[in-house]
Amino acid sequence: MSLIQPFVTAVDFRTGAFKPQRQVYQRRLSDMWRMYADRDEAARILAEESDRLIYDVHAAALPAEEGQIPHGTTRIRPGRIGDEYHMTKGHYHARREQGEVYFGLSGRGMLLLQTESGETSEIEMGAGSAAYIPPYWAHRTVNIGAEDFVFLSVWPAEAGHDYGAIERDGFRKLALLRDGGPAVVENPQFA
Ligand code: M6P
Ligand code: ZN
Repeated sequence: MSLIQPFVTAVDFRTGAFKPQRQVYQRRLSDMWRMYADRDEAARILAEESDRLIYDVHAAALPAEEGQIPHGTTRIRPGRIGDEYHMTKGHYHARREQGEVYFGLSGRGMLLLQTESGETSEIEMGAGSAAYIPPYWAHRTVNIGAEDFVFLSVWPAEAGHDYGAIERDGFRKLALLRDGGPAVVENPQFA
């Protein structure tokens, strides 16, 4: 186990930026266009418009050792691919028995969750929401508002990220614009 010195990070609630800056990465449409329900529309945007920035992550990356507690912010830009709101890729934890906490910093979001045995759950989030992701639940966040949706996440280092099942099968539920507002509906393409 590494002995790490205690540290503090200043977090900008509007942008998720960390000061001092730590690990940063971006996810663009080209990184995940196949995950959107309307793949033709995603491909059209890529070809005719731009490789949109969907979200970025600022994280205090820590050694992947049991006991370490990585934490980071995710800022999802507002927008849709067809009717489907911008979202994260979503993942199970490689070690399924590990949970996570999300804390809303700004904007409006939806947390979509599902288990491998077929349960689903949706949680609306805003500034000040502390959402608990229990062990065994895959999680994807969606920006259902007109501004950036920014949240802080805290997870056990040993949890790991498993994207395989989501990349292959998708999520059981989609967050779509319906009648002028967000609605969570069954995904007809769920494998
Ligand atoms: C949150 C945490 C991170 C995750 C990030 C982006 O900040 O859950 O562990 O990496 O969201 O989500 P994803 O990895 O599904 O793209
Ligand atoms: Zn996670």
